[in-house]
Amino acid sequence: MPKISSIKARLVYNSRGSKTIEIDVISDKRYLGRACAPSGASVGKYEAQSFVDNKPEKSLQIITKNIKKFVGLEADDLKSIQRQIRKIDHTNNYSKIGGAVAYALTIASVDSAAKALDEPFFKMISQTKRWKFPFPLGNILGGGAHAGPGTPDIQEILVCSIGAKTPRESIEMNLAVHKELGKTLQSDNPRFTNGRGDEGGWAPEMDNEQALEISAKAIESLGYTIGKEVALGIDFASTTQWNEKKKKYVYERAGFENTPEEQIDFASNLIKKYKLIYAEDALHEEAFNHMAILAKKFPRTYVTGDDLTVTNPKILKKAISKKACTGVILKVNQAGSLYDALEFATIASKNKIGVITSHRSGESTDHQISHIGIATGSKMLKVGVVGGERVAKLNELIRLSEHGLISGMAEV
Ligand code: 2PG
Ligand code: MG
Repeated sequence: MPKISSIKARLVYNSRGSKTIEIDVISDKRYLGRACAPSGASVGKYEAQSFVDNKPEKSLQIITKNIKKFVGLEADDLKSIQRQIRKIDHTNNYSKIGGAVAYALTIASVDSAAKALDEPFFKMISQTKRWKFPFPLGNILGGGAHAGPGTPDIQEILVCSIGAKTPRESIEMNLAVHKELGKTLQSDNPRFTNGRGDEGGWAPEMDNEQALEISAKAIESLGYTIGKEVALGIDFASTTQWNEKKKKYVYERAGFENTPEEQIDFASNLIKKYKLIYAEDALHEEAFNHMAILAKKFPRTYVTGDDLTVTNPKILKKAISKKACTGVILKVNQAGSLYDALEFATIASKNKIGVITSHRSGESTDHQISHIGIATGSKMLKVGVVGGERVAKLNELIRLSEHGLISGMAEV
C-alpha cells in the first residue's frame, strides 16, 4: 500500500475570494493528492469550526508543525490518519486544528493513494461495487445568505432533472433550465443585470413567490412537466430567518413573520404547489419535531436536513429517532474529516435516509466530492449548475461515465 512520504499545506483562495487551506499529500515519493477546503455562508451551529480561532493562518501553522506525525502512514488508511488528527485535536468541532485541515488532509491522502494504485477515488472509499450516478441538483436562483438585498429570503431554488438517463443528459437539462430562466428574467425586466449569487443561481430583485413562479415558468416553457422530467427543490436555510427571541421565522425581505406552525404551512404549500422533490432545512436547525411533521406529511419529497444534521453522526442518530428527515446533506467539511463523513453516510443509508452530497457556497475547483457522492450511494449531488467551481464537479461525472464501472442513475 502507498505510504505518505511528504505533506505540504498552504493558504489559497476559494470562489468567494476568502482564504482557505489546501494540502498536498505525496505518497511513495511521487503520487500527488491535493485537496482544498470549501466554506459555507449559512453555517450550522454544530458544524466543525473551519479554522483555529477563525484564522486560516493559525490552522496552517498547526498542521505544518505536525506534519511528521502523518509521514509513513498508509495514504488510504483513513482510520490511522483520523487517529493522528484526533491526537492533535480531540475537540468535538475540530477547534484546535480546524475542520479545513481535517477535510483537506483526509481527502488529499485518499487522492494520493488513488493515484498510486491507479484507481478512481470513489473506489478507494466505497463499501459497495454497485455504483450509481447521483442526480445533479443545482441552484438556478439564489437569495438569502448567498445574494444581496432585494433577492428572495429563500436561499436556493434548485433544479433536478429526474427524467434524465445519463449524467450528461441531466447536466444539459439543468443547464437549459438555468439558461431559459436567465432569458425569462431578462424579458420580464429589461433592467435585470444578469447578477448571480454565490453558487451561480440568478439573483433577481423579487420575492419568494415571484422567484418560484418564474422558475416554474422557465421549466414549463422548455416543454417539461414539473415533477416529471424536471423537478424543483428549495433550500429554505431557515436558520437564517429564525429569530430565537421572537420564536418566529422573520422574512425580512418579503416583509412577513411566521410562527413555527405558519412556517410548516408555508413550506407545505410550496411543496404542494411546486411538487417539490426536495425541501431542505424548511425549519430551523433545532426544530427536529417540526421537521418530523413535514417529513410525515410529504413522504415523496426528500425532507432534508442540512443545518439540522450538519453531517454529524450523533445528531443524525437523534434525527433518525425523531423521524425528522428523509434526506440528509453530506458536506465533508461540516463533519470535519472524510472519515467522519463516511461514518455519517453509512448510518444514513442503513436507516434508509437519502444522502445528498453537497458543495459549499465558497468552493474550490476540486472534484473529489463527485466521487464521494458516488461512493456514498448519494441520491443527488448538490453542486450547482454554472460557474467554474461548480462545473468542475459536473464535468467529473461525465469523465466517470466513460469508465463503464457505474451503472446508470440513482433511484430517487
Ligand atoms: C447550503 C450550502 C450549499 P453554504 O446551505 O446548503 O448550498 O450553502 O455553503 O453557504 O452553507
Ligand atoms: Mg443548506
